[in-house]
Amino acid sequence: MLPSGPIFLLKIFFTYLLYPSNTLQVIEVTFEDIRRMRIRGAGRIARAAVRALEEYGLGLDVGKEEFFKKMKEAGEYLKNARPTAVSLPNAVNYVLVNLEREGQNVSQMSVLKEVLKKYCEGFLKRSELAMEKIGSIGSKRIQSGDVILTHCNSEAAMSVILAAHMQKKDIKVFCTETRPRRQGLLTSSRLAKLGVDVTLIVDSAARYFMNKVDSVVIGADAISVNGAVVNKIGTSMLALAAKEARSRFMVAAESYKISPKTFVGELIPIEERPKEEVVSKEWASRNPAVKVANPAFDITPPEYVDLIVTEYGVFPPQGILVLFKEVYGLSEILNQ
Ligand code: RI2
Repeated sequence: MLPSGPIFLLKIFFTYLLYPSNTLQVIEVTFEDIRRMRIRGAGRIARAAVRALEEYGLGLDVGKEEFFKKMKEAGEYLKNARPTAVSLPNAVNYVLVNLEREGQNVSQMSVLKEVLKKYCEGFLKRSELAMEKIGSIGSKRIQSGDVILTHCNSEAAMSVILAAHMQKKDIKVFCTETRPRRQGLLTSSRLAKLGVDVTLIVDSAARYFMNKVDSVVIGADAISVNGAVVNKIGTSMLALAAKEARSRFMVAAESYKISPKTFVGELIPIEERPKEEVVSKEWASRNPAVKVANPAFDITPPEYVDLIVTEYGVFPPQGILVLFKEVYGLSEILNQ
C-alpha cells in the first residue's frame, strides 16, 4: 500500500528512528513527492529517482549482496511512484543494470559505491546534455515570425522554444492552461520572465487559435515503438486540431522516453489521478451520483505527429524504431 497523509508522516518519522544513519527516507520522500506531483515532468521525475538512488546507495552500510538487494528493492519501489512516464523505470534500470554488470567483479564496497556514483552522475549529465541538444536541434525548425502553441509544462518543449528565443527569433507562444493541474501557468510564467511573448489560453480555446499557429511543440511521457506519443491529457485533441489546421506537430523528448516494453507488445498504462484534482471534496459529496474520471495522459497516434526531436536528431514517428534499436539493442529488449 502506498504511503499517504498522516500515515506517511508517521512512516517517515519511524524510518528516521529506525535508520538514523541510513538514508531509506530519501527513497520514501522521493516516492511520495513524485506520486503527489510535488516533483513532476517526465524528465524531472527520472532525475529525482536517480538522485535518490545515489544518496540511498552511498549511505548504505552493508555488504555487497545486501547492497545489490537493497538497491534493487529501492529501485523497484521508486518505479511504482507513477505508472505512465517511462523515463522513470528507464532511468532506474539504467543505474541498476549497469551497477550490477560492472559491480559483479568488485569486492570493495567503496569501489562499488564509486560505480553507483558514476552511473547516477552519468545519467544526470546525459539528461542535461540531451535537453541542450534537443533545444538546439528543435529550434532549427522554428522560424522568426512563428507562432507556437505548447501544452502542459515540458522541459524539452521549453528547451526548443527558449533556444529559438535566445537565437533572437521573433516568436509568439500560446500556452494552454492544462486542466486540471494548470501546469500551463508554470510554463507561461517562466517564458514571460525570460522575455518571450506569451499568451495563456484555456484548453478549450486551442482550436480557436490553431489557425494562427505554425507549430505545436509538446513533450512526451512515453513514446511507443510505433511512434505513438503519450503525453498530458489533451495532447491528442491538439494533434487533431493541428492536423486539420495544417500546423506542424512537433514532439520534443529525450531518448529515454522511448518505452522498451512496447517492443514486446505491452501497452503503456495511462495513469488515473484522484478526482479531487478535478472537483472539490465538498462538491463531490454534494453530487454523489456524478462520476469523475481524471486520466492524466492520452495517446497521439503516429499519423498526427510530424517529427520527434531527440538528442540524437529528428525522427519521423515511424522512424523511431531505428533510434529504439540504437539506444537499447534488440537483445536487451527481448531479455526484459
Ligand atoms: P518533460 C509531464 O507530465 C507532461 O505530460 C509533460 O508534457 C511531460 O511530463 C514531459 O515533460 P506530468 O508530470 O520531461 O506533469 O519534457 O504529469 O519535462
